[in-house]
Amino acid sequence: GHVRHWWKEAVFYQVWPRSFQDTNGDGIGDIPGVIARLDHIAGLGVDAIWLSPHYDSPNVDNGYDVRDYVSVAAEFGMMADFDRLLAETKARGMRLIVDMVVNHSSDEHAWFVESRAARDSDKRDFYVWHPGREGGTKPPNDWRSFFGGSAWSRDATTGDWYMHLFHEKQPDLNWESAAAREAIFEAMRFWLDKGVDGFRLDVIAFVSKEPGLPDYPPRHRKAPEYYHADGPRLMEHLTRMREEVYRGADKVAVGEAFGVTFEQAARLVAEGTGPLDMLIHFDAVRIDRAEGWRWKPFTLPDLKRVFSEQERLMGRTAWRTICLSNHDNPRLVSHFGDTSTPALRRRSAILLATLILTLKGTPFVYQGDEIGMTNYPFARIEEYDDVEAKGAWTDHVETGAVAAEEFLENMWRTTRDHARTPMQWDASPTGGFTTGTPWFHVHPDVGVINAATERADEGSIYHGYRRLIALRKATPPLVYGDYADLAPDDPRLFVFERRIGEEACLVALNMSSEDATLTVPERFVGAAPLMAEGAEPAGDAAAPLGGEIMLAPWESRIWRTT
Ligand code: ISL
Ligand code: CA
Repeated sequence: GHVRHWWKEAVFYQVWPRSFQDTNGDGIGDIPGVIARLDHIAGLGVDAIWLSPHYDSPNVDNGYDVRDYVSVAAEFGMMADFDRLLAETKARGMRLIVDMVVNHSSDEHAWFVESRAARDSDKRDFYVWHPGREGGTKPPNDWRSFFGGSAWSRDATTGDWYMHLFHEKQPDLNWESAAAREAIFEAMRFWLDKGVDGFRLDVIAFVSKEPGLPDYPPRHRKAPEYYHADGPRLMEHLTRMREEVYRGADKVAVGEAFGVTFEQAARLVAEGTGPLDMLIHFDAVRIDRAEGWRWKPFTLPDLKRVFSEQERLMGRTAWRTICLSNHDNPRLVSHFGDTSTPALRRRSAILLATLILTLKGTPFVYQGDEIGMTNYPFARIEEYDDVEAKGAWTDHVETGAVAAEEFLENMWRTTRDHARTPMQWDASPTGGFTTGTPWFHVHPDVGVINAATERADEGSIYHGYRRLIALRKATPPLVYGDYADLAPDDPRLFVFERRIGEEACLVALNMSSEDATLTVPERFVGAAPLMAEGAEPAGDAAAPLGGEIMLAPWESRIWRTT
């Protein structure tokens, strides 16, 4: 059995504020815009909002380069707007968690300005400085930035090098310094004291750096995130954060688990003893990543194996999340569904909603997926905004290593920018996102794909999410039930059961464009239908389950043992 917590029973909705809703005509989403659209979010029946960074930032990495942790970015509004967002969110019975980016800060943060000023600055050890090799002419080791180039930059003032696992304007904070940790914890307490319900913790597994800063072990070169996420003092740092910041309150700590294995995760979120409550893993969402920006094909059994491995390695009690899309990955229905026709886009989007809302763990819905938004038709590198895309272009195309068209083909399949086009609220040219010039491209399919059209049509993706969220809340096996894949090798069907004792649900998803026949396990014959989406008008949608069932392309069904 599971210890009950609100965050285990919650469905989360992620807001990336820059592209959510603009209210002052500057083409940039803002906090009053989030407030204006709370009824859209609450209308889904979600329980909590994860707000991506809303702090003062130079926006080198769209807010994940924080210049002041206890502020609101001027382009997003005032602190009073944040207070109003929190109050209005709670008034609708929802909770709010904010994004804590404490592996690194912006290089424009006052701490770094002071730290870089002199070797004996009292903030010098807030960051990771090193004299470098070969008389300071070479960086300390071969670590790479995830945004291209070396993970080290030499600072002119003192000639020392500083570490940045991401952009050079995102220097890594030094968690070995007690003073730095206390300053970070102080910033976190500021938001908890305001009443937020917890944090999403950005690349939190990276905060313990390998002492001596050695070169990468050869086995970690292709995916260094697994090296950075396994530092020697990670558990100690996170345990101290839990004790000194959360202070026993029922506030949720959701760690972004980039580079964290399921074995490590079992310790980090162990019921009652782990320093974190949940982790957002990328094994499923990055199933088709050869490395970084490069795409590779995957099969449905590959995807299903991720969930079975997670069950095997994290065991029955370590809690988890279901995240198949966010601001760093392509659009859900383009990535895992079928957008070849409007009917298949709708049906596959509802199937994917069924998947994320019936798998085991806390589901995260990313803004726009509830209306089936799709990948943007980027054609040239100049159309991209993302620092990650541009860094990869510099590293691979400008060095001549990869041809531009090969790069663009792969980048189109993997870019974070797909998830950052403005939210499509109505059929007008800017989707009702802004009355001004939008900061980024609005998708050309806005006339067909938008919240107004979705809300007006009972059979829409939006109402599919709403019905599925309600169904999940009314069906305990879908929240706390065990998970078992019933057809792991089936190339087209994703079929699994969720079970608490005698009470079980069978979920059957045809994740292909051909008919697929399922042989029903004896224990489910006669089970009552709970949900049938995309079912052909076969009368059997309402009948008790027989021994075999044929699912049409992208048809999703749930049954429940009576
Ligand atoms: O592709 C990635 C790394 O190469 C992304 O998945 C992402 O950088 C990684 O998951 C870490 O993400 C978080 O930290 C980054 C920020 O750019 C992302 O937006 C954030 O989600 C640095 O703060
Ligand atoms: Ca604005």
